[in-house]
Formats: sequence, structure tokens, C-alpha cells
Amino acid sequence: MLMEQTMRWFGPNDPVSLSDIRQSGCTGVVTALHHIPVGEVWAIEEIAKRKQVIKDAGMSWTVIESLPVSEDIKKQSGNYLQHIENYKQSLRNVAQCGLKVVTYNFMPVLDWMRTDISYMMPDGSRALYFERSAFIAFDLFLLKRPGAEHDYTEEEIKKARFRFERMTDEEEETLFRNALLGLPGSEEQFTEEQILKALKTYEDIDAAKLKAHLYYFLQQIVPVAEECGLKMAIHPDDPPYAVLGLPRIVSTEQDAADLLQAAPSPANGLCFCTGSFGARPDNDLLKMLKRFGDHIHFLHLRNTKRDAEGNFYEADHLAGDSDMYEIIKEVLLIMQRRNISIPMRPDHGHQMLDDLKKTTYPGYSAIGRLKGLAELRGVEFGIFRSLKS
Ligand code: DNO
Repeated sequence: MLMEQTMRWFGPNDPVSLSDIRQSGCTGVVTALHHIPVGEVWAIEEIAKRKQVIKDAGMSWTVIESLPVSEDIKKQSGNYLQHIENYKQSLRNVAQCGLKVVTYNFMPVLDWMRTDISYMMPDGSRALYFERSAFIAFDLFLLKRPGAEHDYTEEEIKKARFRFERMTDEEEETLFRNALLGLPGSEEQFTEEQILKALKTYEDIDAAKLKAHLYYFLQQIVPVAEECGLKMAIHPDDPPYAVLGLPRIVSTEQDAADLLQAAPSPANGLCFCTGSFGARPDNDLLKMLKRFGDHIHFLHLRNTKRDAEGNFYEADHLAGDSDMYEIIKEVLLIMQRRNISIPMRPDHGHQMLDDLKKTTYPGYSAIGRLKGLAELRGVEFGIFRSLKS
């Protein structure tokens, strides 16, 4: 059995169309109802409508990315109990419409974070990049987050100041915008004031507390997912460590083991994102795949190249620090053992060729992702055939 090939589609406003995705060879589409405010119920009619659009384009909607978890649920504040009930109802509704996998994350305030979304690769294509000194400069000198200086060493602060002093006004603005982009699928952009206010609401929430909130959420929703035949797939933190003083709790092997243990069920699982977990040198991806194989319900295949300073860029899918050959081989063995096909998507892609003239969601260009998918598919096919013979 081969992986089910999918690509992410941000809905009718996505500059990459369903027919583009179809031509890349995908049979599945990964999408979400981004227009429904976080915390509200996804109505059956809305889900069915989106499903039909995808069917009309010759593909199927198998994975939801994401059914977002509200800030109230993460903080156990305000309307969180109602939001959990709404989440359960959304799960019942998507299951009724035939969907199978639900991706979500538990990152406070911001989702993924990069300092540069147009980092020039030696071949002229552009990648997403996380530069630690630029990020620290953003935190200390642009955002001016109270207390931020306690999170970094003197050496790091010195480097960040050096970096910041050499930035033009335009570079500062771009950095500010990039660092706060992390809300894929929305055009929303935080202002300095909004982000500082949002960060402050997490003042009393450390990693242990956030973990307790996640486990409570899981204990509420996993039984519902199990009952209606859905698989939950939590996306790891990106990057996989605390940022801007916010705790992050799905970054390591231990984090994944703990959250699976908190609500034991085959429905409680992971979106195994090799790019996110792989940005940490202490995450052994192959070991994690072996350990969590039965709970992997969705795969994001992507590669990063790290350096000793803590910077990383998104490398070609088959380059970078993770051994994609070994990863795909392990996934094939897991699928064989479980007798299922796990959906995958080529996560992100470089901006290249005609992509360079277009504006898409950062990381979600058509040709760059097509290249990634084609390479991953080739590797998979080769391993699959040689395992059979
Ligand atoms: C970034 C994505 C993430 C992911 C969410 C899932 O490109 O992989 O934004 O969709 O974290 O909830």
C-alpha cells in the first residue's frame, strides 16, 4: 500500500487552484473551513458544500487541517466549556459527512514562525527561514516584549543587537511582518499591541499548566472522535520550543508520548510533521516513527537544515538533516503492518519558476510543492517495489 497523496488547499481564495492540485497527481485534498470563526460549530451544510467542490474537481476531502482549538480552550478561560462542546459537535458533523482525519494544534497565540519567507537558495528559488538572531532582535527591539531579555544569553543578545543595528527600516518592517504571520489560511496580521496583549494572557500559564489543559481537552474530545470513527492528529510545535515566552508542549518525543498516554485510544494520534519535529537535533525521527507508528494518522513530509546557531531553513524535501529515504521506508512498514494507507502531503515547497511571480500562502506555492511531491513519490515507489521483491 502506498501513502495517499494530498495537498493543502486554503479554499476558494487560494491562488493555487484545485485543478492545479489535481494535475500534481493528488487524489486527496487537505483543507479547512477557514471562514468559520474559531470556537464555533462547523455546520453540516458548510462541510458538505466544501466536500462537493473538491469532489467536482475529481478528488476527495479526507483530512481536515485544521479544526482549530480556541485560545479559551488552551487557557481554560472564558467560554472554553462551550467551545469544547462546539468542538465535539463539529467532530460529529465532519464524521457524518464522511471525513476521517482531523488535524489541529495546541500552540498558544501563534502557529508556525519564521523570520524570512523569501530566503534565497543558491539555485535562485526561495525558502522559509528561521534566523535566531533576527528572531531575538524582533523580540527585544521591535516587539519590546517585557522581560524578553531573561530568555536569552548575553552572547545572543549581543549578536541580535549587532544584527538589528544593521537592518534598514524596510528590513525591520519585513521582519516584523514575517514573525507574526503564523496564521496559515487567514489574512490576519497582529499589531504590536495585539500581540503583547495576547502574550500577557499567558502570563500565568507555564508548560505544565498548558499540558494539563491539553490533556483535559483530549479526555473530552477523544472519546467522541473514537465513537464516530475519526482520527485526531495533533500537529507539533513549529519551531519545536517555547517562543516569545509562550510555552510549547508538543515538541519532543516525550511530549508526544505524554499526550497519547493522557487519553489512550487509537483515535488519539499525531500529524507526524518531519519538518517541525526535525528542527530539533534531539528528536530522533526514526525512533519516534517506530514508537508512535500506530498513532500516526497524517504525515507532513518536509526537511530542514539546521546549523549550530539555531538557525534553520527549509531544504529540498530529499535534502536537509532528516533521512527521507529511511523515513519513507519506515512509513511503508507501518502501513503494511496496519494494513492502511496513511495520507501524506508534501509540506511546504520552495518558490520556484513561475511561483516566483505569484503570491501564495508562504510555503504553499504550486510548483515547489509539486517538485517535493514528485520526489517523495518517486522515493516511495522505489522502496515499495523493492520491499515487495
Ligand atoms: C504550516 C502548517 C501548520 C499546521 C497547523 C495544524 O504550514 O503545517 O500551520 O497546519 O499547525 O493545526
